[in-house]
Amino acid sequence: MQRITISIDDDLLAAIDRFSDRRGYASRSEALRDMVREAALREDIASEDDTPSIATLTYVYEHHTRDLARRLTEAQHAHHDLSVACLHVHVDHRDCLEVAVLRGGARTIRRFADTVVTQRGVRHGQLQVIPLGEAHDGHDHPHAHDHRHR
Ligand code: NI
Repeated sequence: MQRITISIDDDLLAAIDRFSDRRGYASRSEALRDMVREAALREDIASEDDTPSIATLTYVYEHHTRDLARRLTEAQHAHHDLSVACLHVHVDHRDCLEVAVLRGGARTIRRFADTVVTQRGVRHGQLQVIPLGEAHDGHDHPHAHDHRHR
């Protein structure tokens, strides 16, 4: 076992402690190890294949953070093949919320999402990948389905 040092803000640490108390972990380290283990497992499952998928990537960012808005826009332009639509909401003086709809291979989408949510100043990054399955692959989608909601 190795010992590491991480920097974490007070709010997040308080959240970890609440989580730890609620589940009854013996220590903060034990709680964190389980959280990380869970995330790592989810990551492995999600990155296994490049199944055609559609996805939403939601995140909040501080638009005053140096160059961040420009870098995020540039990242989306660099992956315009993945980008279907992007909704931008000015939440308050500091924060913007964006919801990007992405379409492409699951692994490709995940890699792109990682480059966005790991930027300094980006918070609450959440990716929801919906696999479409082989039948929906390609560009010859006939659009013959009706739009009844059942
Ligand atoms: Ni904004």
